Amino acid sequence: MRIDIITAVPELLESPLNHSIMQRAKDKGLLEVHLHNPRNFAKSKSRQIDDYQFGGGAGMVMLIQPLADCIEHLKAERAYDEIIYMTPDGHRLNQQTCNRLSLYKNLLIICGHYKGIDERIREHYVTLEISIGDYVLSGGELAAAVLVDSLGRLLPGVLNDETSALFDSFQDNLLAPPVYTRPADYGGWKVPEILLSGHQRKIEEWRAEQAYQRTKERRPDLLEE
Ligand code: 6GU
Repeated sequence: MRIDIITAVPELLESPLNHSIMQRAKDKGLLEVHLHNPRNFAKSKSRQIDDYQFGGGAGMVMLIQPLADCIEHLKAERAYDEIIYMTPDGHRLNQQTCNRLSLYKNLLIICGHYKGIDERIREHYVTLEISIGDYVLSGGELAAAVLVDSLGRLLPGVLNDETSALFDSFQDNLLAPPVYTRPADYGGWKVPEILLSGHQRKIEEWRAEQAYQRTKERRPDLLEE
């Protein structure tokens, strides 16, 4: 998978994309992420990329021209499966959407800053608008890092244990069951007996029941979907 990201603040994305699983995905050649700064497409001498909004009001809006030129430049190189704009008024990201997007070859992600981007970019280029939750971030970059991380770990071969993404919370609309490791007794705090029994079928039954109970308690909304 190749992901191009348009961002005026590439520093915000560099660290999260260059460590841990993201680094492994890139090292294995399974994921390529390229950052593009709209400032490099600005025409004015001051290389301005934002301006006051028509109609008045506080907050700057990202100019259409540097963004449009950057998008056109990228679109001339390859066809995108989706052009995604990160915005708090987008479709709320969930595992189902992550699964779908993880199957694509080329994604373009646009990060807005300030008050947002000129609406005409959204009308004419963007095919999908994504929010990562009902709260406001100061720009789309951290949300884009969340999206890219969630996609990267779904690419076949990225995780050590290929099956482990299948057992993540949300994959079957259930939260994950509790997990334990050594020691079996930590000063009197004991691991559930069943996990030490070696009885694999009973262990899986116990995990399924725990996942269900946990979901019922914490996220009953998932059981209704
Ligand atoms: Cl995608 N962007 C911004 N700026 N704030 C958000 C968000 C995105 N998702 C939730 N809050």
